[in-house]
Amino acid sequence: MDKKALQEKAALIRQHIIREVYHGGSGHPGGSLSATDIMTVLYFNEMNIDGHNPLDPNRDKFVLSKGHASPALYACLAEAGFFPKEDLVTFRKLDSCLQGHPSMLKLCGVEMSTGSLGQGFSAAVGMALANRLDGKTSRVYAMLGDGELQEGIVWEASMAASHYGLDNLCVIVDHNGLQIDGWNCDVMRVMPIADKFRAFGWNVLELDGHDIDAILSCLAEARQHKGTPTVLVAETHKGKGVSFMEDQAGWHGKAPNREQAEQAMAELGGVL
Ligand SMILES: Cc1ncc(C[n+]2csc(CCOP(=O)(O)OP(=O)(O)O)c2C)c(N)n1
Ligand SMILES: [Mg+2]
Repeated sequence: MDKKALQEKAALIRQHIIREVYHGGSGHPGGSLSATDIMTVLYFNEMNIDGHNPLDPNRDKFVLSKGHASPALYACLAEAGFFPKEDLVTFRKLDSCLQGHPSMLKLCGVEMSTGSLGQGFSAAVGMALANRLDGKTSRVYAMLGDGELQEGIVWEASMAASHYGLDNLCVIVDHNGLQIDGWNCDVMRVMPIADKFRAFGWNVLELDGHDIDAILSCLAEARQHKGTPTVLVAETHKGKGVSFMEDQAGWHGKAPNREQAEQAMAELGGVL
């Protein structure tokens, strides 16, 4: 897909996110909207995946380690043909495949059940190692929140990925500056993120996580890089695309009411 098509797809994904969370009556819009541009480029340009052949042994894999951003993941999977888009409104309903946090046992296309912060990243390291042992050239991608970096397991996984020189692994940190209760710098400082990963032996690329060109070129650079894993530290805005949600901790895990959802959809160029 070219840049314009990716921007249009990202707008569609954002509309789905608002619909899901509105109809679900709960969920996490803020961190879904900050991750949207990166996940759109991953799903519709970068990764070798096929919604009609979801178990292809040679597919690339994406692990949403910040599993609470499930509305973004479900929107991408639906748009990529893994399941019907009409099902998106069942988000967070009893017996739906679209649980609040992604379950690989309920939905084909979810590569790892996540929600307990930090664990998805470790699973992705294992997948990348397994690909290498199996002689596969497919790649593994994982997305982490910046608050998630406060989990100790993240740094154990970072150490292991570097030790094994997993250049088939690309991690993206959604650096929106906010976590559940406020700014990272007030809750538990995670900066300087890039220096920390560099100290762990990673190839580090810093970018604007809403700039499609920058995302495309950093992912291409990560693919070319050999010998160490790559992390993209992406500067983003929580709630990106919906004026009253942008940079607001209060929209971390709250559903909009009807009026708010209608305003959000209007700003995103859609209808509820
Ligand atoms: C181990 C664990 N502790 C706490 C939580 C509750 N929780 C869910 S989201 C969140 C904040 C995460 O912040 P961040 O990683 O920055 O996510 P984003 O800003 O991208 O939404 C917390 C504490 C959890 N899911 N897992
Ligand atoms: Mg955050």
